[in-house]
Amino acid sequence: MLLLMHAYSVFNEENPTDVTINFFAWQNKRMGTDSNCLSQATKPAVSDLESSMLTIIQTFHQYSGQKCNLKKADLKELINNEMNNFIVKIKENDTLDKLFADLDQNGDLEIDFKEFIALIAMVTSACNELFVPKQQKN
Ligand SMILES: [Ca+2]
Repeated sequence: MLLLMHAYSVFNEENPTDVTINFFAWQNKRMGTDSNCLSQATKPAVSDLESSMLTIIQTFHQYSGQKCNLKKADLKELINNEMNNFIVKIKENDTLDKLFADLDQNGDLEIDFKEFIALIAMVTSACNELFVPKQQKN
């Protein structure tokens, strides 16, 4: 429950806690945007899972830039550059169009972070199938 409260405050930026402050300081440091006060913050001891979560966020923003949304070309570049071991490179426009339409739940012709994380969840779930022994599958 405490973790969920921290996660909620990170995403809503309401009542930030020390954890969220450290999170933003660490993220800014990783993205090379630390300010004087943030550069004084110590790097929190994050787990491998937390580090992976932060990498997902950082990667999204690396490709979305200031607009914080992925256009179709951004999504193609991200998938082809960052996910090519898990997803076959997108070469056909029809493939990109279909994937983009599937992810763009609100139909605004951009992929926001919540729409992007659905792709990460789907691919991660598919990868998990490779790690689950056949007798444990339902
Ligand atoms: Ca959208």
